[in-house]
Amino acid sequence: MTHSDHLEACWQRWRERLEAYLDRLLPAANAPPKKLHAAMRYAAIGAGKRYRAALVYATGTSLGASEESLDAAAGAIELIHAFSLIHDDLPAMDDDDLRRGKPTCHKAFGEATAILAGDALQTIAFEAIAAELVPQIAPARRLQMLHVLARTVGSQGLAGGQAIDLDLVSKTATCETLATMHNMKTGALILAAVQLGALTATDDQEPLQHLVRYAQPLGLAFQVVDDILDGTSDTATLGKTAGVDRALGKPTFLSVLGEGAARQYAEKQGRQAIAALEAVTFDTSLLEALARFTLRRSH
Ligand code: GRG
Repeated sequence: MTHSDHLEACWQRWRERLEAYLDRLLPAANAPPKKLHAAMRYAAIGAGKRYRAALVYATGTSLGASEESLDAAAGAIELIHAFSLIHDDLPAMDDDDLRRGKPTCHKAFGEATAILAGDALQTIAFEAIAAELVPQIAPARRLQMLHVLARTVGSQGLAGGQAIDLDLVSKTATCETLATMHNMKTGALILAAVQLGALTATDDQEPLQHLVRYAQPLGLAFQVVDDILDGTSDTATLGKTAGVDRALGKPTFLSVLGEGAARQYAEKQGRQAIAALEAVTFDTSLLEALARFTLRRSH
């Protein structure tokens, strides 16, 4: 079995674990307030590649954690991701109608409910880390995980990256500006996935330092490929509206560099991520296969 086949088999299992975990974690759709709970489940369960969850499971299991112990961290990361997608699609942000192959949350449930669904998914992410993790994770490590997650979401992470993104509409940008913005937006959550996977597995801070050098270029590679796909693929393949960056007047790695140079830039980031794995002592074949997937993905 190749490393890529092994990753695919694991990923399928992780996806099933995660869906079942989120189904247990989120309030039932018929529990009041029903519309809010239905909107939360609509946006968070049953779709998406689960790329960030795969990073949590791949990192954690490579460091010796059980898959079960990683469910809370994987779930928390995917809930934050789902929350950020709901808000990103709102009329005041990207104003999009389609997400994960179906109407966006505000199209299906109305804007006010979508805002609240995003807010509530975010807090459940923190609750999962605070309360749901296997008891052997000591309180100090849980606090570190909560700290990582809080920093990731705030004004120096996702929210800040999104603010810079909105400011860039109709403007030109350099590759460095785009990299800074995406390190905060897309990169921060990808980094947090690796950090929470590692922190679930071990107290040892040493592998964490090397994993940061893996995750940072990986996040950038993911975003460069996202920009290329937005400009070159189609809505049916992506499950979200293709060409939105251009329609909204957003500078992207594709518009700044052109397709050939953008692809080369992504590949350089991918090579850097894989090179960072040379410094660690555990089996990194799953993480290396994930980096290769990041470059070849089609949606
Ligand atoms: C976080 C406080 C706070 C507010 C929200 C809206 C927002 C701030 C941030 C936007 C973040 C965002 C939507 C970044 C785009 C990241 C990205 C490339 C998403 C697509 O990820 P995929 O391809 O999607 O993994 P699936 O559907 O497969 O999960």
